[in-house]
Amino acid sequence: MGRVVIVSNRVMDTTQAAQAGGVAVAISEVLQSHRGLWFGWSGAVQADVGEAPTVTPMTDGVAIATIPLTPQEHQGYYLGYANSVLWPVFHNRLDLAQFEAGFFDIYRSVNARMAASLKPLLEPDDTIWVHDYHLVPLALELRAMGVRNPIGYFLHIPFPPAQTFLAIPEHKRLARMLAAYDLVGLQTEADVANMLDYLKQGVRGRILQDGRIRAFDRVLSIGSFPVSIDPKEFVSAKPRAGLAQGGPTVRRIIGVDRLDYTKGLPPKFHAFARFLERYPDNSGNVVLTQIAPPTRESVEAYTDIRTELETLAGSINGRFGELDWVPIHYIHRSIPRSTLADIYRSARIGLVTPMRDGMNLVAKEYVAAQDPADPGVLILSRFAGAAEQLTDALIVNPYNIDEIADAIETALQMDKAERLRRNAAMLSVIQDHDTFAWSRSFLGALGRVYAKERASGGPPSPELRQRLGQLAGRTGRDEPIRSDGSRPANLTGSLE
Ligand code: ADQ
Repeated sequence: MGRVVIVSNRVMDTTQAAQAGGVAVAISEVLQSHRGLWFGWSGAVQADVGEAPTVTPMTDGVAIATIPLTPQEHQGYYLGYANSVLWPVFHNRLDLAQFEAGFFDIYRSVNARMAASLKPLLEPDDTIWVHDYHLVPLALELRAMGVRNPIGYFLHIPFPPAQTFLAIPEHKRLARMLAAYDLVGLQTEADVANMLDYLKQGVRGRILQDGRIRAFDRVLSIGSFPVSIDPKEFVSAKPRAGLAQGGPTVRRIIGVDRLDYTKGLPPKFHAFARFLERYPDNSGNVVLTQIAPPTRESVEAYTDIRTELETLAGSINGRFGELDWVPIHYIHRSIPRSTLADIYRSARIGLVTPMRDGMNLVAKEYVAAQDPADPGVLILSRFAGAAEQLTDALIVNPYNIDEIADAIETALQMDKAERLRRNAAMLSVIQDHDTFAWSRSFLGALGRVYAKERASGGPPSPELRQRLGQLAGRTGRDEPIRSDGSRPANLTGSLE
């Protein structure tokens, strides 16, 4: 029986996945049930990197294979092209992109080195699943080395509008790299529409009658596969005693976001201040607890956010605070996941207002952690991918401070019947489309599109056909792939 090979920038110990949640849990389950291999960067940065990867067999039957990066590679590939070009551009922040720095060649060469290290570990009937913006070139490099296995790609961040993607000097080369995959998975239908739009405008891609796209010399499929959580992980959340300013009359608003410029933290603080200004009766009774762990502090664009946010929290607390009440309770570090679940449960409002976000798992975690008999209210940015599924949240424009301030008041005033209805509707979406459904639907779709490609270019080996049948069968659906050319092609299967 063939394996699933996961390739991502970083790998993790699959036996510890529960502590990381969401995507890590799904990937670990896939690897454990398919005798899998997880390949990526070890996290080490060293001058001498050698050729072969370090392969570590884990106790659950999974093998982890890693390579280190040189300081130059870390600078150009990770801090450079991935996090100072692709991350800002894909989140619509062209103003922050460092195009001129010449990072692209090293980005490509690190992917080539990763492909060369991975190739000797591959077996003929492996299915390869590559993750995220660090690794766009990987399939093209593997194809150039003769790898003919099915290769799927999932982008965890948004795909930007065509006009934004066209601004990347290397956009055509990136598109050619994407076309080397059999299936490209995106978070939302809006992302799929953006990518189709770009392929048509930027590289004269053509949508075929069956919904696949012909671009360059290849045919690829694109679909939306929204990432999710395991809601069972949050069922036992308990309201937490001992939270700062936790008196019986205090209602808590919770925010949990990496300290990233895409997460809309300064506008969130401004909106909370506007709420206190407009609705002064809440003075002393409402607290915003914002947990914002540090992230990518070596990337230039991140250096000022921490100071900006701390200054803002200080000035809002100074302006509105009382001797016995501090409005913003700000924590700049990581919190154990079980504690996080309890804090979600203790909060009357989950305030999730990124300026742009691929999905945003915090929104789903907040909903899943609520007391089903007396749930809180989710306020969600329309620019988080999660807004496509969680339509029963209070949806806000994160650029509109007044709208967020009013939504906080609406959420506080919302009667129990409406809170129950909204939470139940969102929970049911999350339960139906959990993290395991995400991985199953992606691998099922990859199996189907690969089998279709092989049918036109020669049949797969009997072992591979059997393997693909198993993967496809696990979705429980076998819908045809179609697109009328005006709507996004969507291969989500059970996630539609
Ligand atoms: P992120 O940008 O990291 O992920 P998100 O989806 O919200 O955003 O996931 C963050 C995860 O980290 C959540 O599971 C959350 O509980 C956890 N977390 C955050 N702060 C924490 C803290 N202080 N302590 C402990 N845990 C904390 C990227 C994309 C998203 C996409 C995911 C998955 O940017 O859009 O949803 O990948 O595809």
